[in-house]
Amino acid sequence: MNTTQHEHHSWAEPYKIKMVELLRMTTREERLAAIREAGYNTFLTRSRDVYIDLLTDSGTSAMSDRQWAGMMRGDEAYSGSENFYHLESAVREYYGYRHVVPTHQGRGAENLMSKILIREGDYVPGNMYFTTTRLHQEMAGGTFVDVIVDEAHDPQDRFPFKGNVDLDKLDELVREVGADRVPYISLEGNVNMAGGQPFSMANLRLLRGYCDKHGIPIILDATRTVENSWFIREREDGYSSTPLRAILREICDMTDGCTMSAKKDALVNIGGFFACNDGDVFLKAKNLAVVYEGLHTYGGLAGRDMEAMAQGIRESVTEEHMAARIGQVRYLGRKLEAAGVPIVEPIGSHAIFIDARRFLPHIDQEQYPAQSLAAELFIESGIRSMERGNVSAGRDPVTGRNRQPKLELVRLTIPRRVYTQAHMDVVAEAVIDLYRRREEIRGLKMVYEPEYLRFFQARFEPL
Ligand code: P71
Repeated sequence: MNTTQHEHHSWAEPYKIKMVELLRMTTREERLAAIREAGYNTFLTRSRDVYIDLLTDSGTSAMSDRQWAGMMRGDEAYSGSENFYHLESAVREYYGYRHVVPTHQGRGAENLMSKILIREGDYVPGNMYFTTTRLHQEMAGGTFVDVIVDEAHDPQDRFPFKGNVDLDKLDELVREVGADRVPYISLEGNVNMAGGQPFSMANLRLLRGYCDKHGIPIILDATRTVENSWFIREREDGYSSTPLRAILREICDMTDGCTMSAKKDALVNIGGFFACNDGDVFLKAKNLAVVYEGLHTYGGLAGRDMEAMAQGIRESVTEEHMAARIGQVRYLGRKLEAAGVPIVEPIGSHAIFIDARRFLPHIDQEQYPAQSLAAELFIESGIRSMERGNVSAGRDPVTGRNRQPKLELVRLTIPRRVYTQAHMDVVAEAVIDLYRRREEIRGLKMVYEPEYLRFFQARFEPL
């Protein structure tokens, strides 16, 4: 599998640049004023004040000329848009599910899936929570139960499949509450909150066997499952010469349906889908879509958005695209590793996760070390990152206390096809400079806390 023209070792962008967006540089004073204005929360900063934007890889990709050309062929009909059928056939071909309902983004699909499958008092096991996924499960009356392997909670553990499900943990739950209280297992490809860590095909096969025995469906969060497929090829016996697209199909074929935020793997700025094989579930999804998204052939999207998604799916499974994607993230990660900056190991697919506990051991977790580090990096360099720690984890609904997760991380998330290797060098330099003066960094106190998904809008002040 050649990913550059003449050899296998280095990655190169499998495209050339046709249009550029100019970046704006700021002074330290401007950035300090901006972060104060934003309550020390990078989610509340304005993009015009950002130099290199590593807040997220969600909806921030650069589309190809073919995707843009597809946008011009948007069939903006209220029902039965031609672009819907293109999307449906791309999902069927690459993901393999029979039925597809477009949604405005991933959480739209999560809302439908949770409402259809979960009953009040159910338990939903999953390989680590994701913020929006868990919230929809809870709002549908379920309780999320983490059944990921222990290795996933240790940022220094180099286990190659930290996204695996721990079948003993799953079995413990099923024995305790009964299989009829477990509507499905929520399985995420390349687990975001664990640092972009994959599950193995062997683990999924065991999980399928277990679920068949107990009559429990598997619902895939397919958001970064092409990236998961890449790691299976790289690390798992028997897959070294299997094409990415075949690995993706093998994964999906072992599951019963999926929710998808197409803003990641599928290279679009907006969009997602719900997919399943069961005809009854599909009927319910189509019907609920009308309430929450729009007619089932557009799901809150324009026809042109669905066309861009269909083309994005096709591009996302190409070998050369994923080689450059993973190669770029690894390039940044290795630079930080070499300078001794503590990051989550192994390096994941979509981001480098700085371990704020080890970066700032002098800051107590109740003073939000990762939030503080993200703010400092912005002040230092204009690089925008995201807290994934105590603020993101929220409060325990029973005790009302901060959840204090083991992982207290700052995510440097790399948009697809947007930044160059030189940008990665600049990012590495800024983080390393900050690491050298880490003792000067202080904690924060939360001064405003919204009720839902607090990390988006919470405000802080320096201690
Ligand atoms: C990311 C996002 C976007 C995000 C969402 C919530 C808080 C902060 C940032 C979104 C995901 C995701 C997975 C695995 C479902 C969604 C929701 N990720 N599953 O990483 O990573 O999709 O945003 O399209 O609704 O920055 P949606």
